[in-house]
Amino acid sequence: MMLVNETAEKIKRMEIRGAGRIARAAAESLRDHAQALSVRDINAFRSDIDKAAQVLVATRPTAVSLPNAVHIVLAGLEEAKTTAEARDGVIRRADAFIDSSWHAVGQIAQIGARHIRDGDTILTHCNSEAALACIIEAHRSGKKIEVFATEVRPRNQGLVTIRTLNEAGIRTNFIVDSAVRSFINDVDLVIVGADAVTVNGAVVNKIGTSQVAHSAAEARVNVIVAAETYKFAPRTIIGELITIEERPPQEVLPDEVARTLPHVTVRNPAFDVTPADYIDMIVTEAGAIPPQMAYVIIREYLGWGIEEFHKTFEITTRHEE
Ligand code: RI2
Repeated sequence: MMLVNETAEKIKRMEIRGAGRIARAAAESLRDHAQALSVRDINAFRSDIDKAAQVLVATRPTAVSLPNAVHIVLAGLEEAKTTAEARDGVIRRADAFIDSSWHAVGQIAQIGARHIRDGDTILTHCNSEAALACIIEAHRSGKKIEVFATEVRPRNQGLVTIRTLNEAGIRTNFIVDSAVRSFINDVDLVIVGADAVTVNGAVVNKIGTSQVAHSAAEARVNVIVAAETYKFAPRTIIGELITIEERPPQEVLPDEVARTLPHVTVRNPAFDVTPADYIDMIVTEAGAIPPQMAYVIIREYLGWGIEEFHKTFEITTRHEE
């Protein structure tokens, strides 16, 4: 059983991390919470579930997979007539989301692997389940590939990546983040994951991704982003920006060192934005698309069209009047 507060703490501390994993963990803990909740009144049930959802969404602001997963799990809660119906709905939708999330990663692996050629050297940054699934599937299908994996300061997610690649038996070079440009000419393809994709096809991913993409563009190396459809950010349709999480300075510099440097401020943004111009393709479970087609994914697969927002605005305006 996954408790909401415990799950939220683990997501904050990054014990549970990775945009896909945090989305599934949120869905799972909402499901378990709904199952255990013993209130009889439908309104009390709704407000308790809403509170739990808010606690989860507040943990990390950037990965849009988290609010998207919560939105999917809670869809229909308002229409439910009884507590039993509301509870069953949450459980059913959470299970369906978790299943479809795993299925999506599998589909992305199949589609992404087709874009990896025999003999390719691939560079990846951070630790993305979706990106690694493409690489591992290409290897499994018999293509001879080699990987460059970055260290990923300050949280060293690169260590998780090289363990996974090593386990799969893939030849891997482990490099510090600042060595990307030195090796980019040895690389045929960059594959990374995403925490969020905006309506104009910009990709928000681990800090350093935009530098990697910039080096790749300069060296004419293609960049593929592996992202499930629930990583696309509906609210960017109305111009909302993705909040970039800034994490504690202690992740970069221990307090005892920082204390000796009173004029120094540590800045620790966890993510950066790579513009669509630096991305050749986004591989989703619905197919491989150019980044400029992001709106289609938001509309067709997440069910948010521009009209939805207009409707919301109309309702708000009417209330205000
Ligand atoms: P998957 C991670 O964020 C990385 O930025 C990674 O590229 C992205 O989520 C997507 O990962 P963090 O939680 O969903 O390490 O593909 O900050 O696993």
